[in-house]
Amino acid sequence: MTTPDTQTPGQNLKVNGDRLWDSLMDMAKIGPGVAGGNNRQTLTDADAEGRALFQSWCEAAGMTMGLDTMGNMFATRAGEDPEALPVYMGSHLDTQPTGGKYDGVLGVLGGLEVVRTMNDLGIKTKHPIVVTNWTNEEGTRFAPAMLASGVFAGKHTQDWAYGRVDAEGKSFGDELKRIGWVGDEPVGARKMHAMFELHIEQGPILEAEGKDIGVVTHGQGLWWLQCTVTGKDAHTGSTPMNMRVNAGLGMARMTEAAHQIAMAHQPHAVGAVGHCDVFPNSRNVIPGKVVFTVDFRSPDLGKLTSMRAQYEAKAKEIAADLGLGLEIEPVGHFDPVTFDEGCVSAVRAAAERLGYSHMDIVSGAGHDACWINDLAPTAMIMCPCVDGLSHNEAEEISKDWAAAGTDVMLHAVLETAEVVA
Ligand code: HGY
Ligand code: MN
Ligand code: MN
Repeated sequence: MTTPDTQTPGQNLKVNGDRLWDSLMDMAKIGPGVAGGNNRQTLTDADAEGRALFQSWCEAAGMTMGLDTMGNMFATRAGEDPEALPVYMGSHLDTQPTGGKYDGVLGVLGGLEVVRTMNDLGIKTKHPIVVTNWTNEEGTRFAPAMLASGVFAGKHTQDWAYGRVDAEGKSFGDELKRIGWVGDEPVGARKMHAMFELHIEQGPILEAEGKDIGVVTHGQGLWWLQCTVTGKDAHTGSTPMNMRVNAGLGMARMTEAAHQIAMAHQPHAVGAVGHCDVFPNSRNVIPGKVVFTVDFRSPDLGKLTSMRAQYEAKAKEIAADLGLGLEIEPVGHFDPVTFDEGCVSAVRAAAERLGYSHMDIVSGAGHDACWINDLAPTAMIMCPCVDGLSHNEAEEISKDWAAAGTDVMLHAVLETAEVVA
């Protein structure tokens, strides 16, 4: 397998870090948050605007665009062998409501920068190269996370995905049509030679260890358990304590139980409640209904399974003690992931070749790569983020970290796509 002249010291190819940073900052202007980050939630007008900007950049880089029935975007740079399966790079442009400028975006625009650099250097590869924007990675507006890559990988049906609704009752399918980003490509029809995803770590390890690059060997597994607790609306002032059927109290005890169960499964286990809707949500009404989601994760399948089982038993006990109704609906799940050794080695070798400090790491967050890994050889590259902060508008990375991660993806992709000139 030939590679560019990257073996000669000092001849290592690098991307244009300033151009990458400018693109990140230009994308960040779309769907601005209120504190310097982004609120570019999936299938909103801001998402549509970001998609259009990304498409314009890809077309300017000479790429041809594809769009599937889940709105997944595919920008292709032709290879010398049109029969060869493409090497993909991809992540997501949608953000959390109080998201940062880099979560997902770095992986999509890093892929574009790889292509821009290949164009600058006139590099030709045997395999085509594709840069992907996966729809609704975050799962914040329409649960679960990684929804469109999940349909692509056959984990969910498209009908089920189209029927997912947001807090206002709007469906995924209607909103995708409304913003005009329904493609005609059948989702999942594409075959891949390999996929690489560049992503910020979203945790504190790389920065604390002083490493430029995370070589992601595994990803945590996840359960999202949506709990609906029902009690009885009543006056907070005149209802005696022994007559209350307080769904809010039930949620509080179940939230504490989720925390304690995660703590009891240390190390390498996490649990929290991030989403909660209280009804009627009035200061002087005892909540008659609460809907909330427990998020459990671990790289250890046994721990992940045990946390879910222990939580469900404890939640039922709490509901019985308080005379509450309880429904638990799993709305998101994937098992722990082991990424492809060949692709992981290409990432590690690239970091070595480029002289970047690096360490193996397990991804704490879920990513589209976790699903695609079931279809084709897949690996991830991570860069540090300041204070390990993410899913927060203060999310920050350095220009050097962004460039280093993209350099590594450039080399890993060129090695995998086989440079022919
Ligand atoms: O939830 C996750 O891990 C990802 O940020 N969607
Ligand atoms: Mn992400
Ligand atoms: Mn995220």
